[in-house]
Amino acid sequence: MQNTSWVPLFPDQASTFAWQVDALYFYLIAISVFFTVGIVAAVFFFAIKYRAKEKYETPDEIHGSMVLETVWSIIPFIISMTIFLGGAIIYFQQYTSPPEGMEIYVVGKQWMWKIQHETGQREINELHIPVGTKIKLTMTTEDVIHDFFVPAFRTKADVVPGRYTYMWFEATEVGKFHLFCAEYCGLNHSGMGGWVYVMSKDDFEQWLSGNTAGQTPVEAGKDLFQNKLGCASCHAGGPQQRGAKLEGLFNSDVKLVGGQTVKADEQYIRNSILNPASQVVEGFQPIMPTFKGQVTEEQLNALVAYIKSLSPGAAGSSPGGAAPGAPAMTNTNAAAANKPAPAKPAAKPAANSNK
Ligand code: HEC
Ligand SMILES: [Cu+2]
Repeated sequence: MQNTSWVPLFPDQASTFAWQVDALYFYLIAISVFFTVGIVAAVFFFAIKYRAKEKYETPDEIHGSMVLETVWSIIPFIISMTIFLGGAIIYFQQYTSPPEGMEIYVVGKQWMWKIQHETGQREINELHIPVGTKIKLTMTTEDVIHDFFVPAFRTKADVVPGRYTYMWFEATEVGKFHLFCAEYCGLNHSGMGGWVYVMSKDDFEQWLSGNTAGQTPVEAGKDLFQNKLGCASCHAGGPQQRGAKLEGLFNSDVKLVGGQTVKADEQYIRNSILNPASQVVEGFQPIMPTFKGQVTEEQLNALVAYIKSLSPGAAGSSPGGAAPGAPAMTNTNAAAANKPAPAKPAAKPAANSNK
């Protein structure tokens, strides 16, 4: 939707937190205006009131005032705390992804945005989303740092090579909104933009079905895992497998050789594929070869999506992401059944028995 105000000072407010960001911004402006006017007025007032009325006049001595000092310390303290709190609340809301968001993968590349939906549809420099739905972007880049910026949603996040960054938003308005790269990334940086199309839920469903989906990320990941990259030769499941158990891995705590415990998030899975020797799971030999240079960012996304789909219960593993026709690994894990259950009786089935 194009901005309809006469002087388009601000982009549309089209996400749930757009008004909050604007409110904080106007609050800051109001405070600045208030103090600017107040200070300038005081300068003039005192300049006139206390001007030297005769030459070589000596002013009265001043011995300070507790009341004045206390007041002008406490009021600014309260004001700055309201700014801090407002900023912190909005920040935490924006950068804590809701677990139930619709997941979309974004790969930045000089100079385009490559986007894939969890149902398989791909787009470039365009992002179609349904209105009133929480959208979670998992982002990375093939080359330099980019920055995903949708002004109408009042949110942006750096997209950094070698790791995942996240962003979420919920659009409140049907329309077409600008998408930018907000980090100078080379010659055609200014052209690295596009549009976010916010559609009604029905229109979005129609859009999805009207676009050939190809493989979903989960299916593509499964294909890579079982056929193209041969991961399954070590991670086939069952007690005989040489690799660590991947079912239930996502969002679990992994014990590493050396005693460290880490959380198996997307970043951990990604690192396990690219630098397996850097984080070896306790009880295993570092025999897994690195796949660095053999997989593209999009293939990595697919592998991560597939491995996440093996943990259907874990928060953030987006059950909707395991699209129909992408069953989790077929082999029931015998190792899990053989091993005595861990001490905690209420251990979720997701707990990794190899640890
Ligand atoms: C030669 C056998 C072998 C191959 C091939 C192999 N892995 Fe592994 N993998 C292992 C072993 C052994 C471990 C445990 C030791 C470690 O962390 O390096 C492991 C660990 C992992 C982990 C961490 C598991 C955990 O419980 O924390 C992930 C994720 C993983 N592999 C994914 C993959 C993917 C994806 C592929 C294919 C691209 C693959 N592996 C190919 C042997 C293999
Ligand atoms: Cu860029």
